[in-house]
Amino acid sequence: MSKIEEVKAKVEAGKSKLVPGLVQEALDEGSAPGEILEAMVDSMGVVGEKFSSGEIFVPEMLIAAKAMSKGVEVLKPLMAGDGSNSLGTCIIGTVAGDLHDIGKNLVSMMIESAGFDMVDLGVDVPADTFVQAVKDNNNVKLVACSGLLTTTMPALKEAVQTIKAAYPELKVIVGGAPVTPEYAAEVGADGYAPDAGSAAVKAKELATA
Ligand code: B12
Repeated sequence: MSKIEEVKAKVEAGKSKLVPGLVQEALDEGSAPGEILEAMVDSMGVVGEKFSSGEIFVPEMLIAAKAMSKGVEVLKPLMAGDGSNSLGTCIIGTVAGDLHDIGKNLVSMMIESAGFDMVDLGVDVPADTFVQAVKDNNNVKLVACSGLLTTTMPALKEAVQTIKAAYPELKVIVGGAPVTPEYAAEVGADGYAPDAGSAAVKAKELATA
């Protein structure tokens, strides 16, 4: 089994203590950080399928998520920006009722590497908290809202509409597995991206438009 395959297997199995070391070994063997990240994202897909089919339950999903986060910590310094941020501040959070943060964290990491200063509000963020954060921070150019559950799509809509009502000119980008470009447009967001890499490209485009 290649190191990357081992990383994938151990993330799926939720081996938080082993994953960071294996990620480092994969890097030492010459694997690119993006390639290792992609393998871990695939693991979460497998975990999701096993959850859907009743093979595993919430606790197993949670420990797999923790293992992935530990692996991402090793990759983060290699993927983050060089500190010469100049595009302004981006507020990011997962919307109310939703506790998923792996995707949001990856998006945050990539938008940061595109040149933004990030303010991460965490998970389960009410619409008003996004607005307050815009007020409390300087030079906010973008708000990024993540939503992973079909049941929290109304909260995503509320977040976008509350932010837009308070700051009509401010750009808002949305994403998460159930979000489509059509839904993003329907709720009044300025942008949508399907993954962290394209989120960074879109963020830059919106802030410099
Ligand atoms: C890990 C996990 C959990 C963990 C989360 C831990 C954590 N710290 O995040 C825990 C155990 C807490 C959890 C709980 C639940 N979960 Co869950 N979970 C998952 C799982 C397996 C992986 C999610 C993940 O991290 N994926 C990997 C990341 C990298 O991908 P991503 O999040 O999609 O993010 C990418 C893109 O979407 C995009 N993106 C994300 N955010 C943003 C934001 C912006 C602005 C942009 C531009 C792009 C963007 O870029 C990201 C990076 O490329 C998914 C299955 C899956 N296939 O996604 C189920 C899944 C999302 N969960 C599901 C469910 C049902 C639940 C629960 C309701 C289960 C329950 N019965 O309690 C609870 C809900 C808890 C809550 N209130 O939030 C369902 C959702 C079904 C639906 N359509 O609504 C899924 C799809 C599983 C399934 N197949 O049924 N879960």
